[in-house]
Amino acid sequence: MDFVGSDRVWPQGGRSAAAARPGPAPSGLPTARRVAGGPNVISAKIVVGGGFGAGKTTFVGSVSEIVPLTTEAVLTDASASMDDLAATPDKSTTTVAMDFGRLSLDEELILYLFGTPGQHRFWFMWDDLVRGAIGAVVLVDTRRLADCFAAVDFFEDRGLPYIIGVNCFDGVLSHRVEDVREALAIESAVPIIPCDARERESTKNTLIALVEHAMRRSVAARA
Ligand SMILES: Nc1nc2c(ncn2[C@@H]2O[C@H](COP(=O)(O)OP(=O)(O)OP(=O)(O)O)[C@@H](O)[C@H]2O)c(=O)[nH]1
Ligand SMILES: [Mg+2]
Repeated sequence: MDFVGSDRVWPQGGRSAAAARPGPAPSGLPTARRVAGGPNVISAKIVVGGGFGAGKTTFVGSVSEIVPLTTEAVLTDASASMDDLAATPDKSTTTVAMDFGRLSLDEELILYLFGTPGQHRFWFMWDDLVRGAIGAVVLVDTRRLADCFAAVDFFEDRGLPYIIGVNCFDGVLSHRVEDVREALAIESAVPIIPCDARERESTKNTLIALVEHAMRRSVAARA
């Protein structure tokens, strides 16, 4: 993904460093489970979080090898004062519970993908959705960077390994990865992956980066 952006500083500033305190490292990947289908087949749960309209449902849908389960509700005039559609004028629905999809990374590893709702009024569901997950992708739209701060805080507070997926809405990376890292106040070990949520290969590579990151965290925690 080529960088074509500017050195623009986000008007809303970055995430507060105080909020970036790392959570406790996970003790391993206890929630990756062996499943029927062969003695070496394991499954793992992945959560896809982020702000309203960052592309979570699109991300799960583009990579899922089954027809994804979605829980979309039509956006009506009643939500116009709360839901900012300026950056995504074609958006007509929003997730009210979760997205669900499945991806076989290879013959031995199946990922179950759970997309979260983005709107704050549905955030009470996040605690249930992350239970048993090995890690999370936080999808970021750099035009509305601050919308992802709460998701980053959420995963850090729970000590769940996460990576940042910068969803390149116009097919281009409009801010440098290091600028995104600084604005989000996240440690250098957390991968930031430019991606296109509409593209299967891009989404798959982002998920591979998360699995590798979660495994590194697991090994480090056990050392
Ligand atoms: N151009 C472009 N549009 C995208 C991309 N990803 C998502 N969209 C569009 O952006 C809008 C929002 O995408 P969703 O996948 O519904 O976003 P979401 O994060 O699931 O939204 P909520 O569940 O409401 O928080 C939709 O109209 C998508 O078609 C992208 O990578 N590029
Ligand atoms: Mg959604």
